[in-house]
Amino acid sequence: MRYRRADEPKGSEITPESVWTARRSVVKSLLGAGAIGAVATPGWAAGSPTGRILEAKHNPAYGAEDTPNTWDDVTTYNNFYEFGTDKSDPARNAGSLRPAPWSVTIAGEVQQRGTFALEDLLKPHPLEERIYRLRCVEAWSMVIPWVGFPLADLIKRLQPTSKAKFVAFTTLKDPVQMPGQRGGVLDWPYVEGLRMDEAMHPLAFMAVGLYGRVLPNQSGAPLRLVVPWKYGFKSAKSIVRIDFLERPPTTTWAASNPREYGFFANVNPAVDHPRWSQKTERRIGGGVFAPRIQTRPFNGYTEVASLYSGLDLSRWF
Ligand SMILES: Nc1nc2c(c(=O)[nH]1)N[C@H]1C(S)=C(S)[C@@H](COP(=O)(O)O)O[C@H]1N2
Ligand SMILES: [Mo]
Repeated sequence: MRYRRADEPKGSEITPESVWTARRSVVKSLLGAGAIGAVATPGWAAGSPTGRILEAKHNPAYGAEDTPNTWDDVTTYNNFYEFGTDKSDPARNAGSLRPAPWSVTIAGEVQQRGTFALEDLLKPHPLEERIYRLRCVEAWSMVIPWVGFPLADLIKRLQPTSKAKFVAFTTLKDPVQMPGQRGGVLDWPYVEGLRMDEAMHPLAFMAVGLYGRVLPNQSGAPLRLVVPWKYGFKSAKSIVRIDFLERPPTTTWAASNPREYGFFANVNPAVDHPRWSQKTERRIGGGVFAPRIQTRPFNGYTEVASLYSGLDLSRWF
């Protein structure tokens, strides 16, 4: 297949609405099917999800056993330094981001190079919902019903060359839309990366929504990465560029503090962060008296372990 570049005229058959318009919400279909009956108690999505409804089917193979966090938890406790460094800053400040129209540049060791309108990149990919745990270095965690598609599906369609060994994801750089970029907390733009085999793993996910709605700005609208076995900082938000590379990219957190943040960033209770233990985590929303939960290797997604056989994970953290 071939993607239409962003600078080519739109065909009349291309209607973004056909991608986005929903016949029913994911949450409703879930409740109807009883797929998450155990957690479908009134109020688990409290705070009324807002935003355009997405048509997507729940994928029961990826339904975390834990109760999802509420919409309010997921959308008001964020890390998105482009909008401020407090967890509550992105919800307050991300209104200046304009997630549409949006285009994504594909570059490097790949056949389908160019700048593509987002709706054209998304169009061939059916949307599904997956409930994933997210575990951050700062030892908090959440359970989030994402809507999107496997990163591997996109990569296959883009046709990387045999030289492509890494994939890098770059966030928008625009200090007008992203006021946090007027300061020097990090080197902008934000860049994250995966080894090609990690990127091709069926768990690696491109999210365009949560709770059956388009991503709110603070969650990384309109396109963000979700890598559930790695610490939260691997999930680049508001992606404008994907590079296929022979060499590992310099990623933002590893560049800013290599002692504290490595390239791999696999969730690992056995490797302490230099300033705190990584053995336990606190589930957001449980209140101050919530018991600390044991952090699991690879955040519980042990099916990825074979990607790292022979690698010393305390050295390659
Ligand atoms: N562009 C960008 N992406 C980012 C960040 C950021 O500051 N800027 N923070 C990362 C970190 S540290 C985490 S924990 C997750 C948080 O995602 P969430 O707000 O959806 O929970 O986003 C990651 N992606
Ligand atoms: Mo994080």
